[in-house]
Amino acid sequence: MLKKLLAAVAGASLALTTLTACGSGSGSGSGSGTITLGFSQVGAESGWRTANTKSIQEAAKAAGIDLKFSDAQQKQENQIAAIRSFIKQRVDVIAFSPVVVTGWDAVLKEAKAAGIPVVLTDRAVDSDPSLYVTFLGSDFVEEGRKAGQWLVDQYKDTREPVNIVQLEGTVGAAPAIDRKKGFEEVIKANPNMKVIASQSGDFTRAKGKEVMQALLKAHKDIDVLYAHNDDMGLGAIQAIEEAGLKPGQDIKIITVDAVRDGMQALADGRINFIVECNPLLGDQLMDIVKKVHAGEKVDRRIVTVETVFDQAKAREVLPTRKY
Ligand code: GYE
Repeated sequence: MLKKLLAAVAGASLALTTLTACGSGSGSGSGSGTITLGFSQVGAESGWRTANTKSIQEAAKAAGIDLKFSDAQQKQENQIAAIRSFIKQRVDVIAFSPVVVTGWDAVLKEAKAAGIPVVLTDRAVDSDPSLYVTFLGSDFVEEGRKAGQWLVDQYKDTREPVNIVQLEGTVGAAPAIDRKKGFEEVIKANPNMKVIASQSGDFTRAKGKEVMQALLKAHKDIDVLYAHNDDMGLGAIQAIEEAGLKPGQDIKIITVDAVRDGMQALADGRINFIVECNPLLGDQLMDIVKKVHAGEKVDRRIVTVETVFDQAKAREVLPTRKY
């Protein structure tokens, strides 16, 4: 009864907003009481990103939020242009996944001056935290630590040298910086473990393959590959197989993400360990957007909950994996 009454009141006030919003100049470009969200995505570089984009688009639809989606193709200048265009359109909230950590101060100040709240999702920036409302995403240092810890446990009974090559993510991106940091922090206690080469594969399969081909030519004694995401690991697997070696056996492989193709390779024995990074941030993001729009307080940092997978666990969960 009460619910019905409240719904009727809400309906009436919505209709009123529709009538009065035109020309009010504040907030929503659609002018109907619907929240307008401008979202600048990094690109479409990986399986993780595809799942993340889908999650955001579906969640916006389900939440009745008008999403203006822009793909930056891994270029910071495209993201800055998209954010400026969102400011010009006077969207209600801006959210973005910053491709790199640095260089955001100016555009964030412009959003603040326009009175448009900004929510960071997935990746972090080094700007003053007062320039954005919150940051929703993983703890990438912790992910790197989990990768390093698995390796330390695997080789705990050996004193022999363990030669590691690392495929880093996009240069200057938070997950690349932090996954390297966490990993190296954990393995440095073992003097026999050495990162003999570390190069960026830009989070893509093609680059992962290309860089691994070069690394295999330069180093005949690689024991372990640590790739900052599944896609680079999958590209590297092709290079390893083409070089006549067995991925997962001749070279042990650790990756991050746990998207379907990565999990399949893990279940098949071609990857040894995957640290999960959850791309399904859409629903949480829409909740935050609604709260921020309503002037409610939100936590300044929201960390996603994640796990790790070995080969047996991958076989177990693969049939019900969503992405
Ligand atoms: O791990 C990688 C993607 O920022 C967490 O970006 C994200 C990373 C993810 O390209 O696959």
